[in-house]
Amino acid sequence: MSGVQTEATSDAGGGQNVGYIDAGDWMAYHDINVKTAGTYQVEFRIAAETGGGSISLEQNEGTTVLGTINVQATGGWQNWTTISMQVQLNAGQQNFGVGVPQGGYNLNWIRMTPVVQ
Ligand SMILES: [Ca+2]
Repeated sequence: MSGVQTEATSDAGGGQNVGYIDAGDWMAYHDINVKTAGTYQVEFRIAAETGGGSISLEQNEGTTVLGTINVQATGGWQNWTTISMQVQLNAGQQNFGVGVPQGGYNLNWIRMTPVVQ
């Protein structure tokens, strides 16, 4: 990662969320095994006091942008909601990055689920 910090979360399940997310920060997730190629629903669990942010799912150190989603205000830094977008993924073990075109939100978890065609 670059530029982010974890902090205690009040979201369901407890633990920690990622915060202090500003434009240009990034988080990397290595060795994710995508079992089959195709369309995936990517969910981001976010909280944003004022909104205006955006999240990109990336590969190849940000040179490949799989998708970008805007983050609306949720009314507080610990007011959590789930937003989602669809992306096309190749099969196989691979690395992903979460890029930050615009910051201003906290991120608790990411889930990628195959879309049954
Ligand atoms: Ca930061």
